[in-house]
Amino acid sequence: MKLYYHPLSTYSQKTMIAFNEKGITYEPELVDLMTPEGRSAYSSIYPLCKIPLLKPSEDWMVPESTIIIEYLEDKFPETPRLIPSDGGDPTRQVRFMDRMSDLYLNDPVRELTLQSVGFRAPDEEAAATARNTIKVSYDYLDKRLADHEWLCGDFSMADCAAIPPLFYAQTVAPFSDRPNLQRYWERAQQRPSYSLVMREFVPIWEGLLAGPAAAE
Ligand SMILES: N[C@@H](CCC(=O)N[C@@H](CS)C(=O)NCC(=O)O)C(=O)O
Repeated sequence: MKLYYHPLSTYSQKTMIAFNEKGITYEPELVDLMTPEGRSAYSSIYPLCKIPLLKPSEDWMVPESTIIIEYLEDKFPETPRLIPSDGGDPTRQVRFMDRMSDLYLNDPVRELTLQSVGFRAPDEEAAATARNTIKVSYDYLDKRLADHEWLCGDFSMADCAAIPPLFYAQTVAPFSDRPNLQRYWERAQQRPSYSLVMREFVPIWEGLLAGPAAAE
């Protein structure tokens, strides 16, 4: 099984946490979306040019981080579950927290991060919208995490989705004044499935921030 990904991509990290939680191995395929050549090569595999993408076999693709995790749940039923199997309220809760983390935490944090490192042109209106959305998400998460170790009981797909953007959020939308969210982030970094992911991407991120001069 090939996973097309990039270590800095939060949506890739979401699926990598899931693979690690389940102890499922995959063949990593690094995708370079930063250069025209890399983008063009990848567009011939997946024209929407989004990562992650799972290819269980040459003629079969599973796009979208949530669907990749659902695929793993379905095909590897003996591994630890990340989505409750009952199909009732607990399942819907995980799905909601997954959607919320993607749309109202990850995406606005990405907007601010891309602007802050100059990969996206400054856009004060988009930044203000992103900050407002993040504030609403922080209010909700901090309240929820007052009596939850993980977002929905046991560690779940919701945590796979919520944890990666928090790394970048530390800089662009600090949350140290949200004690429950801060403690959740500290727990997340101790979770082996995420610390393994961090081990790969943090040095790359730090190198990118230091710029080419740091390599001289
Ligand atoms: N809804 C998608 C979002 C995937 C996504 O936006 N990935 C980013 C990287 S984190 C990407 O491919 N960006 C490249 C681009 O938009 O051109 C998912 O859950 O997999």
